[in-house]
Amino acid sequence: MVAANLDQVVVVAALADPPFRPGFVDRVLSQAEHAGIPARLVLNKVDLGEASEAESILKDYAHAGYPGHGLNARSGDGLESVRHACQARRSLLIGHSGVGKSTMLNALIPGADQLAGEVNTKTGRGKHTTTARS
Ligand SMILES: Nc1nc2c(ncn2[C@@H]2O[C@H](COP(=O)(O)OP(=O)(O)OP(=O)(O)O)[C@@H](O)[C@H]2O)c(=O)[nH]1
Ligand SMILES: [Mg+2]
Repeated sequence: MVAANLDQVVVVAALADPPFRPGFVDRVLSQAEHAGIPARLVLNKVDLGEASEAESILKDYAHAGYPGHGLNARSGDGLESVRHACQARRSLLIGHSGVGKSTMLNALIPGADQLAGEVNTKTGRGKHTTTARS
């Protein structure tokens, strides 16, 4: 992970579709820690699970020192908190395909014009819709 000019790492995960995988999130957080970059968790697609589930996950990470945000990137619910956390901070967004990174980015920055695609219905995974970076 390249620390140069980076203010924070924003790990984006989904509560469901694709299912939440702590292993991936934890690996990214430990890499950010190792690189000396602050990190936070965005738990997207909170509409696809129980509120208590999302709260329990976010609470665990908060206890470990990582601020978290529950988000529904489609409806915009929770977006203001993410916007505030990313305001004037150069942020690296990282997360599995299909978790909603492009949807979130489009909601934060209208016209960012990232490609947002469907989650593959056969595998339940994303399709690696976005292959560009900026
Ligand atoms: N139900 C629900 N669906 C969402 C939410 N956010 C995004 N989606 C949907 O999830 C699918 C994948 O979203 P993308 O934004 O393309 O995901 P991505 O992380 O950019 O995926 P890649 O570009 O493949 O890495 C799309 O069909 C979105 O509409 C959400 O909060 N709730
Ligand atoms: Mg994308």
